[in-house]
Amino acid sequence: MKIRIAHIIFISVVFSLVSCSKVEPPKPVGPLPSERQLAWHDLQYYAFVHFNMNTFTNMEWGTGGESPEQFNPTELDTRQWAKVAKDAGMKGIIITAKHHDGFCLWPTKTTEHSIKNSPWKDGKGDLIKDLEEACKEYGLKFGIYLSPWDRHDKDYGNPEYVKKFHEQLRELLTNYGEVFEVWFDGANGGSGYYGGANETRKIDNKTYYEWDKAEAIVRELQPNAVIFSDGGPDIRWVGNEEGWANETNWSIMRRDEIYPGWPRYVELRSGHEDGTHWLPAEVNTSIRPGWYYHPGEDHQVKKLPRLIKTYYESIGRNGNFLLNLPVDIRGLVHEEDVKQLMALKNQLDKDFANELAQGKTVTATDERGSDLTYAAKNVNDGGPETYWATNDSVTRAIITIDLEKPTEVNRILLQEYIPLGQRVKRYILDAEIDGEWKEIDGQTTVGYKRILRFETVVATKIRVNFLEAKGPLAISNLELYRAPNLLTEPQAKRNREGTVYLSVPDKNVDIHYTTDGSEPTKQSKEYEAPLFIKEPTTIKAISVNPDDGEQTQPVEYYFDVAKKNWKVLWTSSGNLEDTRKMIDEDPNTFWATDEEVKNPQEVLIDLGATYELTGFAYWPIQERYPFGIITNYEFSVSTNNKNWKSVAKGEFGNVVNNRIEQSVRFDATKARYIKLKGAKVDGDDFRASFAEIGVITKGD
Ligand code: FUL
Repeated sequence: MKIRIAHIIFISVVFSLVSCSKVEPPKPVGPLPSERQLAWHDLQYYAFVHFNMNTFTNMEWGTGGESPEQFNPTELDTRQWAKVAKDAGMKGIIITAKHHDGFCLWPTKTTEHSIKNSPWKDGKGDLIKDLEEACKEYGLKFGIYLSPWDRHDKDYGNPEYVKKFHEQLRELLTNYGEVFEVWFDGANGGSGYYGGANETRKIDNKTYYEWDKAEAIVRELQPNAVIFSDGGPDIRWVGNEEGWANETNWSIMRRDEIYPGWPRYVELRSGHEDGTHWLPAEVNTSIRPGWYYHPGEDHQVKKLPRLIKTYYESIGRNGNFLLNLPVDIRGLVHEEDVKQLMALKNQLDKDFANELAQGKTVTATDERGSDLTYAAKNVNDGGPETYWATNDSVTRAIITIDLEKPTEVNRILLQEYIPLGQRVKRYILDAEIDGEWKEIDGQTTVGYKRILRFETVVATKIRVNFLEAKGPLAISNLELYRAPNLLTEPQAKRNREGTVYLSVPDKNVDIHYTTDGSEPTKQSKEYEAPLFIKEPTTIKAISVNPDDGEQTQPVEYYFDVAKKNWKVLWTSSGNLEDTRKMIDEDPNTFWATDEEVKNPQEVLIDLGATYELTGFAYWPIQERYPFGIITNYEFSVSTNNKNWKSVAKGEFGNVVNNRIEQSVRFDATKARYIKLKGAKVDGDDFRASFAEIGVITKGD
């Protein structure tokens, strides 16, 4: 009996020793994120709002010589901005409190160049306060953009200005509640108004602003706020404004090498594998070509295919996504921007609707100390705090999800446990299809979040084969999805020869179309190869998702006679070589006459055959900084290039603000030669630009 009791005591002592011997977590690897950086990572998606003096002067970079009188929104409603951001699934808003032109959206004590001298609310308004309150109401974080460069201030370039800049920072961080991010722009120095001096001033980016003091102010007043600039100290720029990070994206960098305006900015796209500081990337881009609102860009709001691509190339590549909404002259987020934002939200909701790994058995080739704390099953338990880790010496391991039955998959989402650093350097994704393993993708970094998109596979198992890491693995999350096909309306494009291409971004989506004017249905002809269209034709088309039969609204494209035999015979000035660009069926290319010409400019085109014309079309230039847009036209025709008849004269109403195709009808007339004259153009001289010229040959 004694022996038995002793035995039991022995066993229970051993047992309790074993269960107490908690296995240590893996040692941290490299630089680690701070608490404020960790909180920032979780935000993922938030809005930039560029709204300031430039909105009213139709500029991107105001000179600083503007008058506060010019700032005059008619329907300003920051609650609308907040509602839009919230509905779109964003977590906060960062506002351009002061841009390079120096106009302040709050009644600052540091300058008279602010809203207190504007007509808005009779100078009694405080836009920053309004927005802070709207953000609070909608449960959004609130952030501040404060341009260091100030083209208005007379003291810019001297220490006096830096004092003001620091004071502005103090005001913004004292009077407007909790601020989550402070955004310092890298654009610095150059020409400006500077109190009327109108000159160029250069400063030393590294020293002029006394960044150590600016940082101390932020830390003192808003200890939880992250500071953004080209090189941090907390958050880095991603090295482009188009909205993407590199596939390899380290959240660490050799930070001390970087400063605002750093010329090696391309390195910001991938980070440094041997980084010395945690410095994750924020991907900032605008929903329109410009950061500020320009009525002429209403038709250039980025659409769903572009926005979803940006999402996967920012958040899906270990970055946060800062999407700019250029609030318009009324003071509202424009309807078209709202529409596209919501389209993105809907698509994301669909893409991530149904997580397939949840509840499934997970196994790994190695588990740290065989301790449940680090078990493979932690990757699909829904908790970011738990993670799967390998033993100290193990930097290569495979984790497998058993889907139990053949399952369609086309997305994997991976997350590292970043409180212990970023480790993964290389991995392969495999799927078990019909009993055989097949490689689907091979990638490098993971970081806070990595989402891979791949062609839908029907897999019974999915595994990630980690091949290289900086230390033992620490993976907190693995999710699988079957995103539906991206259903968007078909686009049509024709070349000079008359070949028409219909397309959709997702090749799994079908296109059905008609050319006889009837409404397209799923029974209409399916688009399989380019069409050849020489004669005036209307194509009506729909996209159909073959998986569920869902279809888009029909879209309509009209093509008149093909331009194959067209030739520009003469232009009043300019280089004849490039004239093809105005008859190449691509409105994104253009041709322009010489600059500073004194007379109305015109071009003469031979259509190669005689047609009965009933109208013509003009596409204005689509460049970011347009010039030479014809506002008043004269259109003439001839059958022999000798006797000319003017058939239409008039104005393209609102063409500068809305740079879409302009078409003009006239009484049917026979012609082989046409002339388009820019009787008036938008500009100081008669320089005219032409993105595309077309004719209309059919009735109505
Ligand atoms: C740039 C600025 O110069 C642009 O105007 C804009 O504010 C963008 C977000 O950053 O550097």
